[in-house]
Amino acid sequence: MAKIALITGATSGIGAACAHLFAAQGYHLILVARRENLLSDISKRLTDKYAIEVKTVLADVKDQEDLSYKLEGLSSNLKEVSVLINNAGLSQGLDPIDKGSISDWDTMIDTNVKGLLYVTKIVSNWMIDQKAGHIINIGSIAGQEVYPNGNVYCATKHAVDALNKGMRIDLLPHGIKVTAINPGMVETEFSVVRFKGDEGRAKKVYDGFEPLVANDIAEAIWFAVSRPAHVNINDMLIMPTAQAAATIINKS
Ligand code: NDP
Ligand code: 8X3
Repeated sequence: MAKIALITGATSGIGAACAHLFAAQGYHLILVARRENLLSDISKRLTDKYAIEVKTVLADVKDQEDLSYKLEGLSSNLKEVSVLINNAGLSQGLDPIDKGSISDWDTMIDTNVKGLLYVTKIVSNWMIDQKAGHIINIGSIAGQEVYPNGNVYCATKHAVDALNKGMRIDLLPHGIKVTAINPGMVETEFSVVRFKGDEGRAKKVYDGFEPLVANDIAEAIWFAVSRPAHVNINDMLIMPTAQAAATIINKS
């Protein structure tokens, strides 16, 4: 029977690239995000191209009650999830701590940390029932380093790093693998979202060097997932060749 992957934040960037790559590998998919039209588009494209089933779940990972209702309401065969990709996440703003917006902070903490936990609590229990599974947590270079004005976003990704380690310990007796994939700069909608729709400012982030693309990260995730049963990749830091550290970039 084909395996199932559940991907959060599947309508754009890294999550969408994972949906394509896992579909190409024959996985059935459960795709979670907030934009209904994009979920429908990606579902149609994948089911037209591959002999797989796609279940879309229109949900905001911040909304624990609704998320739980929708995920627990899935049919029991869909709960046999082999791979969970905790990818939904965002940055909001790039301000010094004294000028930061409390609403931006709440959104980042509620999405990147609490949302990831809400999804993990549900899906890890399904995996425990199967005594198998693989959880991929999308962290960041921002979870390894702190850069100017990155404060709260960096804190959320440091939290993902800690949770990744904690999950691996707690889920060890159940045979569940846990991996963090930590990218450097990837050109997706990420900077447009960080700068609240200012596409000009977002584009400048990637001017003068070649950033990663979403598929680079999807391929790294696939590498981790496709290792033999006795091998776990604990974490992987993947950077553009032109980026040596969070703020050290060789721009032309
Ligand atoms: P995108 O903005 O392109 O994609 C983010 C995805 O997350 C979208 O599909 C969005 O879908 C979804 N999402 C955001 N908030 C929620 C929510 N509350 N509930 C459900 N889905 C949500 O960014 P990336 O692909 O770049 O980001 C994916 C992950 O990678 C994030 O965790 C990010 O922090 C991390 N990352 C990104 C890097 C980069 O340079 N781009 C580098 C390192 C890590 P929708 O709006 O439809 O809900
Ligand atoms: C996203 C990468 O360096 O913009 O996590 O924080 S960075």
